[in-house]
Amino acid sequence: MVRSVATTERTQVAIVGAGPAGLLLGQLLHRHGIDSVILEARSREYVEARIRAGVLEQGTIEVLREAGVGERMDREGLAHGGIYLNADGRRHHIPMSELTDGRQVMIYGQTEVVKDLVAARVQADAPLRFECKAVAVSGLDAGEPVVRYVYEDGERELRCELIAGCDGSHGVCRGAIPAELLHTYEREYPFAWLGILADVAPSTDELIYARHERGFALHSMRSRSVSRLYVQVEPDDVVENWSDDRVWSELHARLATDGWELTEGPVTEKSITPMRSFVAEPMRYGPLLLAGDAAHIVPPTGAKGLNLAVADVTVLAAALVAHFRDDDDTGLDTYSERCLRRVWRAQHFSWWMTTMLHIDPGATEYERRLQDSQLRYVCGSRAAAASLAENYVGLPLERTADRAEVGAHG
Ligand code: RFL
Ligand code: PHB
Repeated sequence: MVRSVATTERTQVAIVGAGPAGLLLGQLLHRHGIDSVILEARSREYVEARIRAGVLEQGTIEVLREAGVGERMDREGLAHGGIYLNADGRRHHIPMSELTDGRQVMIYGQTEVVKDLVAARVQADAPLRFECKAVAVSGLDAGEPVVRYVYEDGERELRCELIAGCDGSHGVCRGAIPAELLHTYEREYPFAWLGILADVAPSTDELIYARHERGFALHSMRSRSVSRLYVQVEPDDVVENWSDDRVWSELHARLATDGWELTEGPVTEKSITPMRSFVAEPMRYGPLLLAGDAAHIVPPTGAKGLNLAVADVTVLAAALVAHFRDDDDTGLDTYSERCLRRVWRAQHFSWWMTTMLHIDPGATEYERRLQDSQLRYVCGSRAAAASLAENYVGLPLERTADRAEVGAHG
């Protein structure tokens, strides 16, 4: 039973959601002496174990280091300077570092990023409440923002100056923007990814993205002893249809190339992820600012979701610092527009990688030939490979000491 008596508390910034966006924002604000309370619907164990992204862009790596949470990432993460593209049995290397003046990505699981950020928050003794589900956001027009949430058996309220909606694609914050002002853009894909985590050393030094007539496959990894692999499946497929043997057999077929062997190992996790592109505009309504998956979703083929969340929060943290420290709202006023430039670049790249590498059962023969031509071009042209590489390692985040902006390219 939810009691109707509300317990009230105040803070400068209410952060809804303790995914990478909310936790990193809390950390950046704490380092600038700005108070925040983070509310998270799930338990700490759940949030720390949720298997998702694995590739950190160069800019994300730098932001995590600057935020004081990069130490374990630098020790345990795997720096990669390239990827492989498998096109119908032939393997091509894209030397990303060489094509981007030495930029790299880091293989370091989102679970680990989240654990490091939670540990930093606990260490700082700053408020982070698990199992606190926000149920409503109000007072946005009245200049008295309030987040109502349920904790244990009671409803409470958090009053604040600004609200950061970092509550992912199914949160409550986006819904607080009046429908007539919110524009959404979306695309669903006619396939999904089945992902496995396996206790076996990766069979490759760098990630392999494979297009095969049986469907897309990806060989990624989490460490020197844990592999992460994906296969394209039907959008409404269920894991019960996929025994470990069936998954390995598809991976062998789709990743195959002469003289290379895929090593199998015990499967420790198996799940299916739908593929969706989504953008909500604007990302700000008065004192409410959306960041990360709350505002946009990309299909995982470009490895951009977590990185976009980090980019939003970097811009947001700088805007909030200018607001609280210098009484300067230029950053907040331009927040949505600046983030959306980068968001749309990542949307295009993710859509492009996805359509180039997957088998669309409904594609016409004309579309298949265009797809073949595009993949051959990327594998054969240095200019085309450089464009892929520049987007994959991530366009630069432009930052001065404590003010952040998205790159002009975005
Ligand atoms: P999150 O991580 O979804 O966190 C939102 C948090 O808000 C909480 N929440 C609430 N809390 C309080 N009250 C409420 N009412 C709430 N409603 C929700 C949720 O419990 C949750 O803890 O969003 P955030 O922080 O914006 O982070 C985004 C990333 O998680 C996401 O974009 C990436 O995981 C996407 N992604 C990838 N991104 C990359 O950059 N590189 C990759 O290699 C990559 N691979 C992937 C991915 C996503 C995948 N899946 C499963 C969707 C691979 C996969 C398979
Ligand atoms: C992952 O390791 O989970 C991963 C890697 C690359 C992607 C998507 C997911 O593009």
